[in-house]
Amino acid sequence: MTTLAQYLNDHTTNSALSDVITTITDVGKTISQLLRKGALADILGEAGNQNIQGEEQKKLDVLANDLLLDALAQNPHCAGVASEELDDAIPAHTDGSLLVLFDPLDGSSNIDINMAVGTIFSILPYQHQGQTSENSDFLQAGNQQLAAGYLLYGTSTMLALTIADNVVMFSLDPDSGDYVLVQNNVQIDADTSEYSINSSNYRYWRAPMQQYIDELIAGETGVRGRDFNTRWVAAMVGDVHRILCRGGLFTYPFDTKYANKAGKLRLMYEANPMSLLIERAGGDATDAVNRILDIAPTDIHQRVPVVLGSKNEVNYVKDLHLQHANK
Ligand code: AFP
Repeated sequence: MTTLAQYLNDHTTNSALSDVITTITDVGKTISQLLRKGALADILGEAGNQNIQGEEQKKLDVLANDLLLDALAQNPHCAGVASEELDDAIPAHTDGSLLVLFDPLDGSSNIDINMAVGTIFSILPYQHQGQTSENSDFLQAGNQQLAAGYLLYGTSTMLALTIADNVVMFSLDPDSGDYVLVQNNVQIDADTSEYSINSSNYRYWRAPMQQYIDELIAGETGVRGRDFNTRWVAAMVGDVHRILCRGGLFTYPFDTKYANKAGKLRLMYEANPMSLLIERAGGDATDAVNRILDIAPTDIHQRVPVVLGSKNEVNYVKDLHLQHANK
C-alpha cells in the first residue's frame, strides 16, 4: 500500500510542492467528512450571495473556499491563492515559491441532491519571490503547471493527481484517513463510444458542434457507422474522472447562450488542471481547435470552450471545426 505521503516523497524532490499538495488534500478530507454528514452538518442550501461569475453560491461553495484559503494562507510555500469564488487573487507569503488556483466545489448544483461534486486545483510557479503576488502573476499558460489534480467526493473520495509526467489515483481510506494509491500511470484509450455534453444548449452551439452531435446520435445509421452513448454528471470532476477510468469525450463547447461567455468553464480553475491530467494520461484537450494548455490567459476568471478526452475523438471534433472554417 502506497500512501500519498510516500508517493510524494518518492516522486518529487520539490518539498514545497509536496507540502502544498498535502495542505490541499488535507482540506479535502474535511470537505469529504462534511459531505458525508450532509444535511446533518447544515451545509446544504444557498449561501444567499453571488460569486464573481454572478452565480448563486451554495453554503458548501463558501465553506470549501474558506477552508482552502485558511489552510493555504498558513502554508509558507504558498505565495498567493486564486479561487473561482473570489474577485481577486489573495497574496500569501512573499517568500513562497508557488501559486495555487482552485475551484473549491465543482458541480454545485449536485450538492443538494447528494450527487458527485469535487475540488479542482492547479499549482503554478511564483516568479517574483520577495514581492507580494498579484493577479497578473497567475496569468501563466497551463503548460507551466507544476501539478494539478482533483478530489472527487463520490461514493468514495478519490484524488487524481499529476506531478512530473504521471497521472495517479488515490482512494481516501475512511478508517486510516490516508490517501492510498489505487492506480498508477493512468492511460486513456484513443478511441471511445461515450460522450458528455449538455444537449439542452444545442441551438446555441456553432454548426460544427451541432454536426458532430448529430453524427453521434445517428450512430450506426450515419457517417460514424457505430453507436455512441451519453453520460452527463453536471460536475466536470465526475465526467473527467469517468474519462480517466474508461475513456470518453467531454465537451462544454462555445455557445451563444450568454453574450459574455465563450462556453461556461473557467480556464484557470477547471480547463487547465483537467487538461494537464488528460494530456498526461494520453488524451487531448482543446478549445475545439487549439490546445488549451497553450492558451495565454488574460484574466484569472476567463472562460474557454472545452473539448477533451480520448485522442481520436477530440481530433475528430477539431477536424470538423477546421473543415467548417475553411468552407
Ligand atoms: P459550478 O462551477 O457552478 O459548480 O458548475 C459546474 C460546471 O462548471 C461543470 O463542473 C459542469 O460540467 C458544468 O458546470 C455543468 O453545467 P450545466 O449546468 O450547464 O450542465
